[in-house]
Amino acid sequence: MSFTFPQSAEDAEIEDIPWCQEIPPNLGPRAVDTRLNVSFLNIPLENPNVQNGGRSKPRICRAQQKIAIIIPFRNRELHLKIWLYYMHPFLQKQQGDYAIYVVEQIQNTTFNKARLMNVGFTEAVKDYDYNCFIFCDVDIIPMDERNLYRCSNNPKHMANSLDKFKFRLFYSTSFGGVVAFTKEQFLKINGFSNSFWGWGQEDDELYKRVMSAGMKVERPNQNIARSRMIVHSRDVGNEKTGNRFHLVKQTGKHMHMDGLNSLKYEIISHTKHQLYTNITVDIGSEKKK
Ligand code: UDH
Ligand code: MN
Repeated sequence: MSFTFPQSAEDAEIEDIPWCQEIPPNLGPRAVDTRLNVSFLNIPLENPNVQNGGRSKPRICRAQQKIAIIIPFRNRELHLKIWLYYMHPFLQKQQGDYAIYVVEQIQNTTFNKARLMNVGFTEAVKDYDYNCFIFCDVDIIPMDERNLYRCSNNPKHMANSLDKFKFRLFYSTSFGGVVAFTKEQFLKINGFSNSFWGWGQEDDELYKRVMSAGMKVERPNQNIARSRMIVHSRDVGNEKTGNRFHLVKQTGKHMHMDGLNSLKYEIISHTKHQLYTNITVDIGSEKKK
């Protein structure tokens, strides 16, 4: 695959531009209307610097972080459109060097979001030397550009102030919706568990992995992290996972056997669209006992 980004540190040195500032300039709150009638066609016109595959990088400075945004996906076209409409301008304003990966489960059987996240990570690292991975639900849109979609010294939880929960942290250990890991942090916890078929608690399990690995969770200020979640009902095929609480309890024992190192999948297609890269994947189906 060919990218216009520098492929190594040496290449980057050749580019005669300064490093980007740690806090990009002119960031602030913005209005987000999740019922907006967005046209797919207008988004590229409004984001001329986004390249095929949904990649962009700042023109005036060199970004420290190379970010892969990973979205687990199935049958949420409307949400994806709204997400792209709001997020390309947001990520560019934050001077991100980033690309968007929409990882789509081909099976219409039970959804497995965590497995899709692991596939996104495993495939993205083959494309480019990303050093930051942000795992995003397709229906969460930040309302303040100061909520930096970046990695930090510890794994970071950016969806800690959702309108759905009256802009409060849902519970003290919540760790879902939008989370950022450096490559090292994600490898250290062996990624997500592959065992969560259906909805719920894969994020609690992830939190336990982070704790077991001796890391902490960072969160932005509650006011800056204000985000909207598109109102929706539960998807067919994503019913609550029956054994989810039991699985969370098993984390300590299982995390080094269940995750990136035990992931099995088959890529059906890897396609660069104008605003994102779609990876359609066969992740298998739940084995019923
Ligand atoms: N997702 C899909 N397709 C699906 C299921 C999930 O793309 O069929 C992805 C999508 O990125 C979504 C994420 O997985 O944002 C998380 O799933 P979710 O949005 O269903 O989870 P959430 O916790 O919702 O938001 C739970 C549904 C409960 C709705 C109850 C209404 N009262
Ligand atoms: Mn949701």
